[in-house]
Amino acid sequence: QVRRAVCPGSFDPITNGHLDIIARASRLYDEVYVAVMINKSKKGLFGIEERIDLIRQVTAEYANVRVEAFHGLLVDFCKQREIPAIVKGLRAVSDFDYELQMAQMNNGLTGVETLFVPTNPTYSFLSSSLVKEVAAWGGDVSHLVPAEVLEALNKRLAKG
Ligand code: COD
Repeated sequence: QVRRAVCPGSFDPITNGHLDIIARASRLYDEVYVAVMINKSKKGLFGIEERIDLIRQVTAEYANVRVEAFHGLLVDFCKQREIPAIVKGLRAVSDFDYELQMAQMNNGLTGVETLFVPTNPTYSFLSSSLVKEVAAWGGDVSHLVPAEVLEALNKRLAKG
């Protein structure tokens, strides 16, 4: 039996915090899906294809990680691929309320389990939105995102 898990998110763009969770999940499971969940009401800085492309580049070293986009419920993504576990990073107590709600809702819907991995403290303050805000104002985010993402951010923000 192949042990599968999914790391879901918006990944707009992927940060070192996300990458740390994905790398750790890839050591625990046979196959790890990174699911870029499409939210039509949230216009991102990067398009879905760009996000996928960046995630593929920065996870290339993990042979058991695959990246896909999905429009719909996370539980349906899991059901279609026979994935019994969702792996999420927990940054702080502030994440906990919402993450617990989603975990309980998802478990109630299909029985899928959610496993929480404590964030590497180096990245506990890190989010895609803060990275975008700091980068937009010219702040240095080179220690917070992979080099490929930094380059993509600089290109995108230079265009305005
Ligand atoms: N360190 C460690 N982990 C981190 C960090 C960090 N610095 N930052 C983020 N993470 C982890 C967290 O586990 C987070 O949940 C995940 O990465 C993704 O982060 P984001 O910011 O890219 O994504 P979110 O929070 O927008 O993702 C929310 C989902 C897309 C997972 C959620 O909305 C969802 O499942 N949507 C699909 C529709 C659905 O099923 N809805 C019903 C839910 S009950």
